[in-house]
Amino acid sequence: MKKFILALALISTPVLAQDRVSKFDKNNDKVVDLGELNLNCDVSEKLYKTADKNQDGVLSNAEMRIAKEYLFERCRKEKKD
Ligand SMILES: [Ca+2]
Ligand SMILES: [Ca+2]
Repeated sequence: MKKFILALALISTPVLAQDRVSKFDKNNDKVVDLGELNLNCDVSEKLYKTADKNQDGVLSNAEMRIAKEYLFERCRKEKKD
């Protein structure tokens, strides 16, 4: 039973990590481009390119996790009320 819970925890970690992409990913290609990001954010092209570590023109989940602090402070706050 403990192994099952551990496995569940290991599985659920990447799922949680994916939430950031899925929140912005309008065309469901599992990556976020600048247009998608700026539907909710105000990110400059320069900042976007800084976040795009492998320079393929889109942000993967891993890149978004690395970039989150300086990118997402430029996004509209989530409604919590
Ligand atoms: Ca996309
Ligand atoms: Ca990239």
